[in-house]
Amino acid sequence: MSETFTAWSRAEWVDPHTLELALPTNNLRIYFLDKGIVRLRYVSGAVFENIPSYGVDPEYEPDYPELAEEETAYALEVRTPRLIVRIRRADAGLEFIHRRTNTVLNRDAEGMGHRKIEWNGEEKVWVSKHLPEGEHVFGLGDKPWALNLRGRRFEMWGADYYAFKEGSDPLYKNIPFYMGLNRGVQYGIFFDNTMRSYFDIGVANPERLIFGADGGVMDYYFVCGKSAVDTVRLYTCLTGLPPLPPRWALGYHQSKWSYGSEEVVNALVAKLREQRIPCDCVHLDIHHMNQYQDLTWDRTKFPDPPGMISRLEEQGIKVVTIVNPGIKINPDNYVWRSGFERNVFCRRHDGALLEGSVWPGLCNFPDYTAPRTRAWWAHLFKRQIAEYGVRGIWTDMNEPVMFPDKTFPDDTRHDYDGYSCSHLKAHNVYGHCMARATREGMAQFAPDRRPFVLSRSGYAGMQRYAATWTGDCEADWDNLKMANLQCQRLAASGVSFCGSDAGGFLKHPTPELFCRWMQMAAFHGFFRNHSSGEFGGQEPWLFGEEILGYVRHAIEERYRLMPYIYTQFYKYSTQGIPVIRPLALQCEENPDTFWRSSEFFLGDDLYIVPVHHPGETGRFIYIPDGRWYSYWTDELAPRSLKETWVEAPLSRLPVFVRGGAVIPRWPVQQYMGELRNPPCMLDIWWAPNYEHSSSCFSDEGDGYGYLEGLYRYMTFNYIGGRDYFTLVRTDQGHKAFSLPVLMLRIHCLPAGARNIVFTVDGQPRDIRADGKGVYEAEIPVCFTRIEVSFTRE
Ligand code: MIG
Repeated sequence: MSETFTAWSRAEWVDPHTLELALPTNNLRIYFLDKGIVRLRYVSGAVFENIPSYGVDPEYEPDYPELAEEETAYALEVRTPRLIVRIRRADAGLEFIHRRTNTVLNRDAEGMGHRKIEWNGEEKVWVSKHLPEGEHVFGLGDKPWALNLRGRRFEMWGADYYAFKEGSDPLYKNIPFYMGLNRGVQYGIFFDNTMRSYFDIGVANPERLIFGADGGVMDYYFVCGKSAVDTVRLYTCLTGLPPLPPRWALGYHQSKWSYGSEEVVNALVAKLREQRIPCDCVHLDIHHMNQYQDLTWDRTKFPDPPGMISRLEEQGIKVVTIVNPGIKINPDNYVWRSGFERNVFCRRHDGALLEGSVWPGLCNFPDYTAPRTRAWWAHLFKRQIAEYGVRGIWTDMNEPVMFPDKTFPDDTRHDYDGYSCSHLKAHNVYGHCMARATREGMAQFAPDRRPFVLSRSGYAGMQRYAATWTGDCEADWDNLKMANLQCQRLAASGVSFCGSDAGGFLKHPTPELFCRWMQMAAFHGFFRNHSSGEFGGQEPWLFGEEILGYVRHAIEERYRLMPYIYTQFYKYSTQGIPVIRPLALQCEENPDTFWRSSEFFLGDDLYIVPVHHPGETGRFIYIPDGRWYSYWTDELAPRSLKETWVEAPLSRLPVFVRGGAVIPRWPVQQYMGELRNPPCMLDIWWAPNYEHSSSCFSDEGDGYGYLEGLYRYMTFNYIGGRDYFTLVRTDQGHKAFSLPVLMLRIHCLPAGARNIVFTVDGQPRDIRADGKGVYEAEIPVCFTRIEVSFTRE
């Protein structure tokens, strides 16, 4: 037998969790950061420079795993408690194996590639992976494509794509994180490279997934959680837990390009209140500015911004204003002048200031990748935030955009946080850094409030800074479907605080389309009706009485569910658990779900079925494992893991609730905080032979008291049998922040249930049937244990 050939000349541990291998043309470092996170980094020289990442959260703390090493004839193996990383002797190709199931999750084909042309500086890095039959590929941020991305090639190069269509690429956001899903297989890969990058998912070769970039370093993270949703969670921890939004920002936002004067805004708000459309926020688009100059106001149209804003606040309306990166070259304007004096604007390779046209005319552009530019930018918000009371900033055009249809020239220079580079490397983080600086400004000038930033562009980890929306879509059925795909895909890419322009941005929706879009958007992370103004109004009352009623109902339901929705955001911001989830990720054990793309989960316990076709009043859906009831009628969903027909009248979307779940709800309010201490109602749906845990977080809804213990987190453990269930509540946090639970409503006890015995903390109590199959009881605020038993006929 011949000597085993080994592709590396040296393999050594440079610290207890970092293995370095010297390969013929480059060096590889493998960092074992967590039992489910391994970082792979190839460099062509000898030096591994520690350039800070814009994607990885600076506050991410690895949870270094126990490691075991083994050498076999085939490979060098390193084991974490979850994974085996195999480095093949023959070619140093990598294989990732799930330790418990011994399945290969992912493996290199040709592996790492690198090409460098010295004389013109061109450089390419890539990795070629096997793409096994049956593997589905999800993720990649905002791509407007079927959930399964297999069979296409996508790029990351943030672009303003007006009226994007199915397949338009690249789009606004740059989130180079994808997930592989196959029978018994789930994992994620985050390619942390900010140059123009691509993901060829079985195009050049149907059996390969190749990702790479036009330069930079091959640096990626292999992520594998306990489940597909847990993989998203781990990736989110790595790239940054999102801050908890202020509760009002989870309400309904009304926007248009543009509400052009104070009278128009006042009339809008009066109408919202008169029509009883709950709403927390109005957005002011570019026409509120003086000649489109950031942080100025058109004083003829908006004579008194602070007065207007405080009068709106009294009516429960917060104001969000837009900013763009382009700063009009205008020595009379403080923003431009101070930027010029502080030298914060981008320059070309020859030192000249970068100039380009956007809305205000010829502009200079801040280099948000420079810390001192970010500090300057943050400081500009003093007046808007501290003096005027603006509650949110909307950062648009930050891909970045220059007219017509362009971005900055490649030779534009950027600071890149001290590692100076050309636009080729900074392009994909430009909007990301703008969102960051904006958030810092808001935090600085309203230190007791949680900032709200809405950013169109961003890089992996953008959830640390901003909420986002999907951009300039059209009001048609295809775009409705895509908006749903994009929001689910973004949630699976770490960005759950995401919505679409409900109703469509361009063109005018039919009443039916508008209704279906609003109904769906009410269950997405971020809920805003926005449109481009040129095609007629898009406020809820412009589509007839019938539609108005349905749309109001959808918005009201979001407000009723606010304790539940807010809890999902709390879990997202403290643990990284995505707020909404594609069916396939939640039900990965059933490959039949991999093809389904419209149904999604909101938290663990609500299952939403949007309608994407005109005239559709029923549709086939998939009912997940467990016991599910219609959220509206309590009807038991047929038990099947296959397609099932459900009615879907125009009045509301099919929505299902999990048996065994506790859903906390509030009465409808016209805005968050309308009722000082809204009574909370707990609804519970019976399920036999089932255990489930649900929770409810509550606090002041804004500020940082919750970090100091001013919150309550209630956990409800449900155990259900044939003729009983118990609910045990355990609380964390401060008593004063308990939601005042006054009413318990029990749904869906079996039809023959008789002799119902209801006890709260051991004391028998009255319970009454409401005549529609629901049992209701008043309960003490601080109950800890509820027992319900009954006999069955
Ligand atoms: O060139 O500010 O996506 O939401 O209304 C268009 C005007 C600029 C694009 C945004 C859209 C916004 C619009 N903006």
